[in-house]
Amino acid sequence: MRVIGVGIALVVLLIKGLAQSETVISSIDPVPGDLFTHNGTNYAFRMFFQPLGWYYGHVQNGGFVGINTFFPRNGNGSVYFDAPTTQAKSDIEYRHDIVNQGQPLGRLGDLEWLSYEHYRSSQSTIGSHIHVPIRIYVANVVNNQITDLGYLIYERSMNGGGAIPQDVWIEEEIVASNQRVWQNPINGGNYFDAQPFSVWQSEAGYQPRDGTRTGVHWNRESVVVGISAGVGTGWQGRFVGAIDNIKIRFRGGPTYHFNFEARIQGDVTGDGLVDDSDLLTVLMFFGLRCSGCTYDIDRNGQVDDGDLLLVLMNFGRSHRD
Ligand SMILES: [Ca+2]
Ligand SMILES: [Ca+2]
Ligand SMILES: [Ca+2]
Repeated sequence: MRVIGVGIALVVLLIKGLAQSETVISSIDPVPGDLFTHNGTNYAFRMFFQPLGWYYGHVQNGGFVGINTFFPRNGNGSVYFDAPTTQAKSDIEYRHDIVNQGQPLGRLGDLEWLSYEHYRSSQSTIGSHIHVPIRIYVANVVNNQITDLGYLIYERSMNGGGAIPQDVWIEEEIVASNQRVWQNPINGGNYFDAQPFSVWQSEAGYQPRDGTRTGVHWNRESVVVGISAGVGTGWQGRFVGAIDNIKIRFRGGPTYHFNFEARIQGDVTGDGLVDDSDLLTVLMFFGLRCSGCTYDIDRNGQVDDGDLLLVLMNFGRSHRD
């Protein structure tokens, strides 16, 4: 009987997974969520326990990043950024290829939609044209290996500019509306000669130049392997703001819609709900010793009665409550 029950629960989970139109990316810690920072000049990273592939990254010189409730959007949360000084930096990123055996999200030439919502707080003292940029990780595939990795970066300042309205959410789409984006190859410096998105996606593609330096050549056969949003460095003053609802779609493929939410207590699966799947997960891992895993809700180092109790106490709760 117990085996049948688990079987039904798994079928229910599969159906729910297929029907879901958005993917909730939950903070690592429960409400009010995360506020990751690092004071050193080196980059600090913090990986998500789940979903795999997401992390806070390149955090340096007192930059902050975290999924939390400070600027709620589409539920209880969003990704908060604070770059208090010119030297501060912080990102949130997703690397699809790292957790899917080198597989890209899709081909650059097939990308047909990339949008996100951004928010600039009036706590910011930085130039009025600055907002949180969105970036995608692009690469070439040579002999089945990912190579020539770098970012394509969208900023309003390369697309007419103007002051960013403050304390309001703004949705922007980059690919279908053919916005200009610029290239930053990993460890290769910046190339600010931004080109319309369709140029990067064309058969000829584009290789940026800056004097005698040349960037990476990308074209329609290049691949998209990840997503990034972040703040700093080199911005004069403080920036405070947030992003939420990143949507990306490739021709003929599904739309990935990432909604960033503060994890509710008892939600071990991180989907924004406390339900059967959380109960099942705690039971499946009952007795497991782990450090910092989301199944150990009370963080006492073991999946045990305390965690089961927290699921039961919060059963039925949602990030939209
Ligand atoms: Ca949200
Ligand atoms: Ca859950
Ligand atoms: Ca525990």
